[in-house]
Amino acid sequence: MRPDPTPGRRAFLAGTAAAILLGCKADPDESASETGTPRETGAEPCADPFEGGALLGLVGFLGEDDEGVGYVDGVGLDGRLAVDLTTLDEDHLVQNNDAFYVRTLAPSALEPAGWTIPIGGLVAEAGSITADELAAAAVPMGVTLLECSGNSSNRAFGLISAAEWSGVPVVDVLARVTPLPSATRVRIRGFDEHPKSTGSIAGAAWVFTVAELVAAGAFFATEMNGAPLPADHGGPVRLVMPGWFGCTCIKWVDEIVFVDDSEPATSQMLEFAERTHQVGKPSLARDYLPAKVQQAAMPVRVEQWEVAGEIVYRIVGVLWGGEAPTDKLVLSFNGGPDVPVTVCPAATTNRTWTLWSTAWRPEPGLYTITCHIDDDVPQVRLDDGYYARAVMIG
Ligand SMILES: Nc1nc2c(c(=O)[nH]1)N[C@H]1C(S)=C(S)[C@@H](COP(=O)(O)O)O[C@H]1N2
Ligand SMILES: [Mo]
Repeated sequence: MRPDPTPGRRAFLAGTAAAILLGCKADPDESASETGTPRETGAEPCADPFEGGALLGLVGFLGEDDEGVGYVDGVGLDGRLAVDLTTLDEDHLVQNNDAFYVRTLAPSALEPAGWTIPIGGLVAEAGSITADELAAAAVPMGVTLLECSGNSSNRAFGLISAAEWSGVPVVDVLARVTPLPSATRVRIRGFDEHPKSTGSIAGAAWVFTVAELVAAGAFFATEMNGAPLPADHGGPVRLVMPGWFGCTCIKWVDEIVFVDDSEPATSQMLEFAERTHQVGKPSLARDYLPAKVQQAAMPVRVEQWEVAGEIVYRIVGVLWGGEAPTDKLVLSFNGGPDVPVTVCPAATTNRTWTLWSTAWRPEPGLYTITCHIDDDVPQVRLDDGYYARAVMIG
């Protein structure tokens, strides 16, 4: 899935930004964070090969669309907002509530007043919990990243964001009822009545084992970045599955049902089977692999600098997904040899993304940049070149 190397509107805009920035000498005092002045890692500060240099501008990525990048495109089920990843830096790794990516805007028929979630199915006695009860019991859950499994070059890979959430562990909510011995799984559904859609299928529900919910640290979120969860992000109540793709993070949760091993896959599971790397389109929920985000990495920005009279490029990117922090990032240019990148400060968590950058001195030409983790970790998307990005130098 290499991007088609035709300049898109995004590349044109980046060119404009480059023209505006051209010749603006970075002030060594004022631009400390922008120029990546050594950051404390505890013992050793990170080396900064751009110290004293001047940022000339950005080189745009080729063959990508900027549809919905930084603005809401479409309505309801077709409402999308993709994050402008070129703005990521050490101080901007958490998105504000109105800048966090959107995959589906709140349905117009949503009625949050008196929101009550029934808990039933294969249980001794049905129960329920209200959004107010959840909000009152919410505790901080830390910064957690979500990525849409359909995140792609169509929206400049911007269907990915991190926020600081508060909520209630799903297991605490499930404990309100006594499941029958036959209950092996839980189906969590969200309100999803939209008037019309041009492409997406309405109806949002995913089936999990209790063990998956426990292992992921699943929670029902009621707050995002210290504010009540906005309707467009699933308010009053959404599921967050840390480490799993966004399509499992059901918004406007309106039903929790204990089910058994014969439970069919939901329409949402079928719709997202390919994007979550399932084997075919299993018709039973039990045949789905956990829809986890495997280790991934991509460049988010290529900067052009002048350092001591020399033109040098700086590739800035992110690492995310996976199960354990890695320091084995390598880049490849046009499929050439691996070029190791020192991630500094080192990645300390897989719950959210980690920024990295590296100096690059290319000859003029067209380059496709791919990332890989030089370690034995699953990385199906990196193996497929899914997050490859192309730039024209010179
Ligand atoms: N009820 C409901 N929940 C949903 C969806 C939806 O369409 N309806 N979309 C899912 C998908 S595909 C993603 S990627 C995430 C996006 O969450 P966000 O819009 O808050 O970023 O919500 C998930 N939860
Ligand atoms: Mo998604």
